[in-house]
Amino acid sequence: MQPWSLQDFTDQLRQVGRLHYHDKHPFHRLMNEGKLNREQIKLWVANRFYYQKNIPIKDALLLARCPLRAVRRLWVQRILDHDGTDQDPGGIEKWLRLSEAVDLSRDDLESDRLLLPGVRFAVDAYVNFVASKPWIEGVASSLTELFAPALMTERLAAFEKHYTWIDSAALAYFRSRPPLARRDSDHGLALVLEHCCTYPEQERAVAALRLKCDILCAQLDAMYYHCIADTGTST
Ligand code: AHQ
Repeated sequence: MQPWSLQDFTDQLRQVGRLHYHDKHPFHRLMNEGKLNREQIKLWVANRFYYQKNIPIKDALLLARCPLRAVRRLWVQRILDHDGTDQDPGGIEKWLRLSEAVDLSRDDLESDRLLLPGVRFAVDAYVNFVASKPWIEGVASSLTELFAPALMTERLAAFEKHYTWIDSAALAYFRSRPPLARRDSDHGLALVLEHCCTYPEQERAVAALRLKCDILCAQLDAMYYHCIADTGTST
């Protein structure tokens, strides 16, 4: 089978997001329509933290599997964006500050005491995927961030409009993330287009992105079942 052209390959990757990205998940729809109550928002903040704190672990595992110095020297920034530096507290710290603004303690998040099994299994599957697959498939799985800026912008507007009980300063993560997501997904897309040359390599990259979409949706499935479907309440 002949490989896709660069344009067709890019279209195939973007089609995965159009069909399967978690921006369309019922939990996000309720959230962005302002229909979640405080307990449901708190559960989401606590469970999303497990995803956030595992991102630098995932990125360090990808670095360890990547033999190309030019790739590593750019990819390493992703770890610093989350773990922070002397100049910037980082995404994980911003998420902990969000937890305090929704009346959770930092230890509620760090202890995983509110973590749902389905969220744990989905996030661990992401980390284990990157730990066990060729580095370029790990890069492909991160391309969900091609679709993240629009979702985060919608989310930020929804929080500022509907969830005014949360201090607006605590939404700093959602303000800071979109430009980093664009930078990272531009880099990731360029790497995937450059290093996935054969049709089987291209297919595996598309499959990795589809798997990651399922991983993001599985987390929301668990939250939706636990705090909406199982209780029959959504406001
Ligand atoms: O806040 C998010 C983040 O730091 C990352 C890293 C990236 C990756 O390496 O897989 N994916 C990602 C995402 C973040 N936020 C999610 C959201 O809905 O707020 C979206 C998610 C992604 O699109 O993969």
